[in-house]
Amino acid sequence: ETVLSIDIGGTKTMAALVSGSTVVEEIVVPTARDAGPDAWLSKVAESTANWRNRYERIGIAVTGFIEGGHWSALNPATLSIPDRYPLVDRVAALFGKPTFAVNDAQAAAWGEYRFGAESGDDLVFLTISTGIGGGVVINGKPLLGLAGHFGLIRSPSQGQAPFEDQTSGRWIASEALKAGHPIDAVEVFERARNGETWAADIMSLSAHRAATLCRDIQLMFDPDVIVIGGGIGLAEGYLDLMRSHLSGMSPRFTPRLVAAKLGRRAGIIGAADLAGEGK
Ligand code: BMX
Repeated sequence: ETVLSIDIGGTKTMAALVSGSTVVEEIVVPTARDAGPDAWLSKVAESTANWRNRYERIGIAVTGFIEGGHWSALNPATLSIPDRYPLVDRVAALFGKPTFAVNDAQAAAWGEYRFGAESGDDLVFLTISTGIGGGVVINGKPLLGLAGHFGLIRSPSQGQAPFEDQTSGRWIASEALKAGHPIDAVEVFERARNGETWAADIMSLSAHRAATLCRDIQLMFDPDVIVIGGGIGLAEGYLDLMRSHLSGMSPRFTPRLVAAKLGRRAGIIGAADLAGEGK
């Protein structure tokens, strides 16, 4: 069975025809951040128009919170979405096929559990991206709803700001801007690799915070692995930095970190599988 799978993130949108864990066709377009969900969906419909007869159902993974087929932002700074947007109804009406919707990181956790990471029955996925998202699989079951929204955690020492606002790609870019460099997070990493200390310091602080979060996740779920994904998490050098921040820690608390085997496709592959028959 072939599924049309869509992944709408804070920075980019992917759409793919997926069969099992195989991506048959794929397109990637920027998410027009200010345009809103009707425009994001029309853009996908337009770009995938000639795939129309090739899929039976639709899986859609999105940044944000899914409840009863409705879509809302938890942190509008990651992506601004009207409260309780009727996502499943709109997608089903636009594409004319049965639709299943899920949070992006929850979908990615499922994709890695089914086809990527070698784990037992417990796995946590952590995406470090525009925001910071997470997905939890326990006893072979994906936890849905709010579960895994680690980017929204607040640390008592850091006031009311969500954790992701001090760690994510958006934070990295805003710190760079404060240092006089109006560039995006990926470019901050390039500068760090070229030996610019200000950039290396920002990257290191982000990786340190993400590593500390992983230690806390280990205490909550004791997963076999924590799979790291997202444009920042998968950027060259970031995972090694996270590991180096964990190196002094008691082995009892130290999580096993692995890079997402499915890379940036974990979400579309997971959403397609969840949308499949009998799920
Ligand atoms: C935010 C939240 C999560 C999402 C995560 C990563 C919103 C809009 N999103 O914590 O639902 O999983 O960002 O999102 O509240 P990404 O766009 O960076 O992949």
